Amino acid sequence: MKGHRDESGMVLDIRTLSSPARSVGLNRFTDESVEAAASVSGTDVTCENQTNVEDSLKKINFALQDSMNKEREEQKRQLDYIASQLNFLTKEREELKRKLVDFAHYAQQGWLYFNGSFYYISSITKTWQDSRDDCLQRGAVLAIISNTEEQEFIRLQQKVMWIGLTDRETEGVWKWVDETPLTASFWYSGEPNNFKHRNEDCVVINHYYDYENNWNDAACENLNFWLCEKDM
Ligand code: MAN
Ligand code: CA
Repeated sequence: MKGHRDESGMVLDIRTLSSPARSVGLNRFTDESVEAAASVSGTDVTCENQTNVEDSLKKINFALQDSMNKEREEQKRQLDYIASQLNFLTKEREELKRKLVDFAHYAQQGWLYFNGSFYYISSITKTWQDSRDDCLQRGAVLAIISNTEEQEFIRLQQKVMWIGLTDRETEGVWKWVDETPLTASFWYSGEPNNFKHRNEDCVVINHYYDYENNWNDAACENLNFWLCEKDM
């Protein structure tokens, strides 16, 4: 007898197993079963021997199946992992492509890039509200100044411009157009003063370019240049 037919009908011949498969199967069992399996090729095997051999082959076959199943599971895990990585990288590539297109678009239209945002400086003047609307139409907002670096960058543009800060809702409570409250502020000395009670509810970067602090509250109906900001 050269092989053993198991329940699945598969014929297993120990001599034809590849060496890793053989070691996987054999290593799990005792020397006894190895010897029994090794004697399979003999033609003069007794009945008792034959039963032993068949038992051993069953065990080996079972161990092989088990080992192959585990290997298959591991390969599936690895494949799933690779698939998820591929998915992640594909999304990231799309995201980067989109960013590149946006960057090219804004840069071409003369927007200035600083620290994660694009800025648009108008070449005509409007009221604060019209300026705000213009920014919205450009897919941006009137500039929101969040820190000293940004204030410095904007100040260096040397232009009197509306920014997205107002106390129109509640006098004296300054709010950015995105509803965030004012944290870092850069008022010029003496401002905000709601000068002569002229309803100065909107904020301009004023012409005191030499001063780090150069904001002024002014009447929202005044005509000024304006600054839009688009977060990238
Ligand atoms: C002008 C306006 C006011 C400002 C004063 C400062 O009147 O710009 O908003 O406060 O100057 O003297
Ligand atoms: Ca003022």
